[in-house]
Amino acid sequence: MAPIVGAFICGLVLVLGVIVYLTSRSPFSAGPAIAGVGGPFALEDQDGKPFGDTDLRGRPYLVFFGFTHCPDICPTTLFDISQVMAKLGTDADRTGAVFITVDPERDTAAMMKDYLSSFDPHLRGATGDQKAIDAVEKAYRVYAKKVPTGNGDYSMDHTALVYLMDKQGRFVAPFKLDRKPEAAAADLRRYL
Ligand SMILES: [Cu+2]
Repeated sequence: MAPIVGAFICGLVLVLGVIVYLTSRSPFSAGPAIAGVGGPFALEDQDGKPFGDTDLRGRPYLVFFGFTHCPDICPTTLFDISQVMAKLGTDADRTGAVFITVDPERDTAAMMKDYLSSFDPHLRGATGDQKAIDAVEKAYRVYAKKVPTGNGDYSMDHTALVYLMDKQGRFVAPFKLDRKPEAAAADLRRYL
């Protein structure tokens, strides 16, 4: 239990740290700081098809970084996003949600596909080679680090922020999931 609680607290600290970082860079104008988050990416989806930011143009979308072996934060977040998608009803087809792996070594397209079958079908997985993942992590200012857990096994420490991107693919704000799914869905609907 203790390591899981530790990992959770660590994740929480990372979330708060990133929010502080994202909101503190430019105290008098949120514009430039926000404009610096996100950017083009060229990865592949859970079917192994090319998948990039341009595939999401024209619809607001959520971006979340994580890994399929994550014990708590990733499944919880993906479950929350799934609930938001469900509350959106048919409007969900006009939005997007992307789960980008920070662990491409283990998270192959097939692995992502299997993992995402437990969540809302609007969630698309994105993986790629380490270089492509490094680039997208840098664009989103995501922190991700391998943590050995013994026996040659490892976990990943990572930023657990959900990014709300608008129709033009510009970062709007961190998307809050600690509220009723109806409220989160209504918030996302405002960007349709
Ligand atoms: Cu995680």
